[in-house]
Amino acid sequence: MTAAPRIDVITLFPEFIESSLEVGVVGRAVKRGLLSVQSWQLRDFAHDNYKTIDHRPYGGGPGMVMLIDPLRECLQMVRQADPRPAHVVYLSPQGQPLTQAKVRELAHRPRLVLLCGRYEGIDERLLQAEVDEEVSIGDYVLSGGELAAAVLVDAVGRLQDGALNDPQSAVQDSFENGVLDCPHYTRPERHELGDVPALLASGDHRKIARWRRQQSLGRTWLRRPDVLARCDLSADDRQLLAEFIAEWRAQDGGPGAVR
Ligand code: 4GX
Repeated sequence: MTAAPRIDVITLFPEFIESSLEVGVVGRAVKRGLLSVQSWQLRDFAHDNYKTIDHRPYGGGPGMVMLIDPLRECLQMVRQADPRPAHVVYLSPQGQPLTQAKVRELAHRPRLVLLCGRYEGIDERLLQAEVDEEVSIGDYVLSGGELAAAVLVDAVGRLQDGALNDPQSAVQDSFENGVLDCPHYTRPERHELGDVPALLASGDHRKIARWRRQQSLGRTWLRRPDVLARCDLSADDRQLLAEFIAEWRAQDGGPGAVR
């Protein structure tokens, strides 16, 4: 038996990471031992009685910068806690965007270490010496890296073997196919707010699969043209999408339609 993948999180708010693991699919994966998550209080590695972990930036300006040495000593302890080589990730808006492809790549790593910055960030020299990759969860600014780390732990954690009740659900997710997910319906079939598309209740699984694929392609075309542009569509897919677009133009998108 090989050891479960391990994620260490270095943070000023370990409770934040721990509380996010008390619930849901990933919390259950941790409880089942499919994944191990350990958080570390950076302040425990401060050198003075005031527990200082930051200081004013050289060159002046607002805010504080996190010191090299507490982080470095913490990382040394973290590395020593497990013999497997660690892939160190710093969460920041300057990083490469976190996509499902990146999540899959990180999910294969036996050991991840996540650095959570507060204030204006971390001394660049520590980043250059110790960080393997900088990752951003999106083009907006958080007050610290903890929420971004929790996002990464969640996205990576749910992909671990046995984390999802039905492994098929990971395959059907948005982005796993390179396109957005299709709409979903459940009981009742008829409702004041509308009826379930008849085809879905027909039992014709080939037709249902084609309809879902068409909806996925159509929604990606409508909502995320940037995602669609990066898709390598089969001839079949292009046919389904052309049909969707023709129907959409006929129904909602007539010339001068206001939406
Ligand atoms: N995706 N933040 C990092 C500290 C910081 C400040 C300045 C570098 C420079 C974020 C994101 C994010 C807020 C985490 C600022 N680091 N992290 N923190 N977006 O906004 O990952």
